[in-house]
Amino acid sequence: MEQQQKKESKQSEKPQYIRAYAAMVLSRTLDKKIVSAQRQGRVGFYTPTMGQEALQVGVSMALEKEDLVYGYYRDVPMMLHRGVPIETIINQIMGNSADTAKGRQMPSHYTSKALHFMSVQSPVASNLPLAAGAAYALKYRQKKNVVVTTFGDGATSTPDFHAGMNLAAVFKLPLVFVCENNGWAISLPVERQTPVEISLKASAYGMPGVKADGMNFVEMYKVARAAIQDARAGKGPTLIDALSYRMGPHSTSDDPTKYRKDDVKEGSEKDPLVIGEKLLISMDYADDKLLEKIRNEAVKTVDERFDACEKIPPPDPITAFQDVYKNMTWMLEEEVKDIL
Ligand SMILES: Cc1ncc(C[n+]2csc(CCOP(=O)(O)OP(=O)(O)O)c2C)c(N)n1
Ligand SMILES: [Mg+2]
Repeated sequence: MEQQQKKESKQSEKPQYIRAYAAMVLSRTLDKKIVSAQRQGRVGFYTPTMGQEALQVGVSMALEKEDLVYGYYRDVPMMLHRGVPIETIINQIMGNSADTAKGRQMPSHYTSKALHFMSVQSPVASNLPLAAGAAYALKYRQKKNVVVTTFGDGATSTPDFHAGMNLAAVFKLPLVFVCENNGWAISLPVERQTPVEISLKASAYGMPGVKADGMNFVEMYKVARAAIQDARAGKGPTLIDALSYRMGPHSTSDDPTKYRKDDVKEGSEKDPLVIGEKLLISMDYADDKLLEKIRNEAVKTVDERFDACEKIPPPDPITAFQDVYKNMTWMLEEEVKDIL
């Protein structure tokens, strides 16, 4: 009986784990494609996400479809795992006419209304108080959904971190704080940003703070699942300190060789994708052939979709004047006449 149950749980877990790995691979492949396209002058700017795939996918695995994410500029793996079409990301980076925001946002400032991924904002940690507000609304309306908000280690040194954490704790909100602790805030290492371990900051607000190995998607899934279950059950917020590493530059405008050695090399034992592959093989969920097939499919998908998105024309200039007022003001009308 027990063995039967174990077998059944393995059967349901296997596709979920394979899907998680596939999302990590797709994100990594896209990351490299965009960085190389930026170097060729085909893309203006991008914030790579290499090294943070496992932690994000682990969190996403624990979420329900209707849950809300107040993420930040590095959350491509989470978006892809949640089912956001890859074109949504590429069109946003390119700011073309198919972009949801019509090219008005800086690249890497994604949004997906359909999959409840709120629009990314530039000011570090400004998503945290908004996430608390959304969680307050869910609680007030007695909904069973939760909010997850993600941010970097540097974000924990800002006033908005305090505002979000305090609000969530006081009102016992259904909110999980996920610190994507990649060790760096641009060129500043975490130990120079903040003198305590990030998980300890939770105790100042009277909420649990847990550390998780963010390079291991299965561990991350389990830690996130527990925190999300607590939030859904009305037990209040948790802070997760997801230890990872920013394997690439801060952005395509940054040169990390000026201030650090790259400690986690792609394809090395520390790479979260390599760790994920070993986990899948040890659980007997995948073999080298399947992993190879997933990698090849990712390359094909990324190449095809990237090329197709690149052919999409830029937004019509008139769109720069739209969507602010229902009816354009006379001043805007005059400006349109002058410019277009
Ligand atoms: C309030 C604010 N201050 C400074 C910046 C400039 N800035 C953009 S990203 C960044 C570093 C953030 O580091 P961290 O929170 O660790 O996230 P990571 O980029 O490492 O994922 C800084 C200082 C900003 N966007 N907003
Ligand atoms: Mg950081």
